[in-house]
Amino acid sequence: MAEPYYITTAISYPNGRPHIGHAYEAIAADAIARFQRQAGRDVRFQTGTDEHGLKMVQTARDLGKGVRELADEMSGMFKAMCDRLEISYDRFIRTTELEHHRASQSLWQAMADNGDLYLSRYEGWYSVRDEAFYDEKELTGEGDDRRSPQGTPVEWTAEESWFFRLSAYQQPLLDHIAANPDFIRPEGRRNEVVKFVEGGLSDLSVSRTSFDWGVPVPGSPGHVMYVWVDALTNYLSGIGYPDDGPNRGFWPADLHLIGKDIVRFHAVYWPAFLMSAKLALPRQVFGHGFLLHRGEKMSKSIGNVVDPGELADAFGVDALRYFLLRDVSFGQDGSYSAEAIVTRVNAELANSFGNLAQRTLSFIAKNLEGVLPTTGTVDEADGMLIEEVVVACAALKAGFNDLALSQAIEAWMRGVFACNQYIDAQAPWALRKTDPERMHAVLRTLVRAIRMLAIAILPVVPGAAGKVLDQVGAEDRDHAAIDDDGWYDRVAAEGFRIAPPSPVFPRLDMPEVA
Ligand code: ME8
Repeated sequence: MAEPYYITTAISYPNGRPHIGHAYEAIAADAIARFQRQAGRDVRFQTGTDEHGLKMVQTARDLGKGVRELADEMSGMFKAMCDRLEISYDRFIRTTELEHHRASQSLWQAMADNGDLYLSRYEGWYSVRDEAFYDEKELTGEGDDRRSPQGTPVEWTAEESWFFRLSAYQQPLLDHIAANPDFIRPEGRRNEVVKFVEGGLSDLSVSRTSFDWGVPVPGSPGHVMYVWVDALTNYLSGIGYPDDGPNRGFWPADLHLIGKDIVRFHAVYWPAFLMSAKLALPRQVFGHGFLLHRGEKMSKSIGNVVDPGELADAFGVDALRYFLLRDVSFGQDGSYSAEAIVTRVNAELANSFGNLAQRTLSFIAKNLEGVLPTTGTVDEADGMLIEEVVVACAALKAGFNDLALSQAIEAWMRGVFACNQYIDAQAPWALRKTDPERMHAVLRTLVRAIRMLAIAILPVVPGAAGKVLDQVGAEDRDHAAIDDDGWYDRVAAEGFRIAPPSPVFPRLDMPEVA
């Protein structure tokens, strides 16, 4: 049986349309999920929408809509975004699903059974935008202009509330973080969490009584769960908790991929809830950076919020995916603009990998009637190139395993450059007349190299790399196939012919959308 691998994104608030930050997270998680599938893991990949809470209630009211109507409409848009971007999720969860309510209530009950929930009164600050409670000492500003550390407005809240004994988990959390250095990544985020936990943890208000759009607290009429309690539980409800179904083997999750603004919820509250409910903790929480538009924060008032679907229409899904994963150092903030996308994609995909594949395959189609040559005069340069490509593919794998996605792709690119140097140095077009046997060996080497590089880059550009692999008749696409030295001779012996290829990585023009 393949080893399970469970990866999740955050579930998005469907109080507005999806933006490029949501697309970025989905694409990164998707590339990792595809990579792990290639590595032979039994992958479960979950994403979805986080539909309860005051923010949803207030947005619906402002729009003159019912909150369920808003949730249905916007959740559909998030799902459509995922489909448009070829996100290979196994489960798109909505927290308004009945199953999810049941799971949240079970988790609640488990925490209650452990003696960690008590009824009291909450008086303090709340940010609706962050759906978060803050201590007075965390706030900036004065009077009506008090703001959360995220810069969002806060309001004074006073109501009866259930509390979770978070204070009891200070030491267990610090111990867990110390014993599991990879639990919170990147390192800067881990340091922030440690500092926060060392500063002391107050018990957490985990129910609300002033509105009813949420999961009802079991046995406590008038209380709905604080939205983050049910939101975090999605990671369990999506695999069948509390029942012991076939998917429960995916717990604990291998990776919760989230943005840097919600690390505290995932690396403090969530593990504390799980410890209380006597469930295993996820292996890793990775807080990626924020995507900025030309270095500026995206905001509706600046008018620079771009629909990811429009970007995909303008540049192509593969180009957008490649740019985001290659250009942004994973874990850090990144910036995007039309110019940056076009420049990066043209330099690396169209002019380098695309051109390599196009030149080689159309040469074979044109000059050898598509037949893969099986003979040829081998030169030591051939073995050296294959070795460079093997090293590049291995470096891509190592980078992906370490979630150093941008470096992984950069290493892959070195393999592409090596091929382009080889093709220029060997000049098969000149050999056609002078030394056809040598030309055969060169083409053979190139087809083998192109196939390996295409398999390696599949998680990043699944559409285009898949087409290259179709063009050379490569069916097996997992990591084991990269190391399969006998592949070429087998497809050649089967009489596979290369049809005149159409370019799969088109050159981009500077488009109108910026
Ligand atoms: O936080 N760049 O939902 P959300 C990169 N419902 N990532 C960004 C981003 C940006 N500009 N803006 C947001 C929530 N994100 C909760 C999560 S999980 C149990 C509940 C990321 O719609 C953000 O960090 O505000 C988060 O990981 C995800 O998008 C959804 O954000």
